[in-house]
Amino acid sequence: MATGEVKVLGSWSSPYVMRARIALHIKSVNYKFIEEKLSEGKSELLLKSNPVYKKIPVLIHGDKPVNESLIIIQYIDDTWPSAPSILPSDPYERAVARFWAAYLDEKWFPSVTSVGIADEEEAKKAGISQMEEGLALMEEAFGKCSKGKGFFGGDEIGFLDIAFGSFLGWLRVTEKINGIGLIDEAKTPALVSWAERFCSHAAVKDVMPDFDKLTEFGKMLFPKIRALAGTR
Ligand SMILES: N[C@@H](CCC(=O)N[C@@H](CS)C(=O)NCC(=O)O)C(=O)O
Repeated sequence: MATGEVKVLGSWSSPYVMRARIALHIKSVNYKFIEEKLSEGKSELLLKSNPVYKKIPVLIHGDKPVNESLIIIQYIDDTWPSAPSILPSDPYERAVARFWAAYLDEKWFPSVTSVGIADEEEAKKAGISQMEEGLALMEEAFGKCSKGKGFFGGDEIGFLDIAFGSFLGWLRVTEKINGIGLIDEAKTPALVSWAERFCSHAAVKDVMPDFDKLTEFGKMLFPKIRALAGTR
């Protein structure tokens, strides 16, 4: 039974946290958002709720913590099964959506981070070209998954829309900081209109971070990560 208060431990700038919030919005679940100030240290509640990774987001349902954003989306879909569904109902389509979501997390987003923290032109160029290759794959995947409709999930936002769309803010920041265009009409026309639809969707627009604020945050964060990487 879906009883008990719902809380999300997160931070405004985290793409992974957005995923949990979008899924809750889609299901019209009320929840309390607890902002974790990671730069000031992790709260006791976070350390207790995610002792393995100590990362956000954490969804707390009643007294039960759920960790890892993609698992959280699936938990929300299972726990509040009324329409709209987030995962596709067809087993093959579910497998495909999970495949691309794992690809985005394990391969594609690390290339975005690598561009942000690169201190040499060569490394930056390599990261940008990996990002472009990934976007070409996602353009093709969009054609197959959407079947001519507006989202990867069809008529409505689904699992892969949430997994990919949550990275759009950081993608735009990377474009801006580096003076490049990656999702554009010439290279990825379907993703251009998908991104517009995704960002203006009622379940998304209030949690999509302000672009200028995120850009300033990125300019402050990337050098810090670069410095940390250099000390390892
Ligand atoms: N695989 C995790 C990634 C979560 C993640 O990297 N969260 C970051 C914030 S964007 C975090 O908590 N960082 C703190 C740390 O690494 O100690 C998920 O999908 O939930």
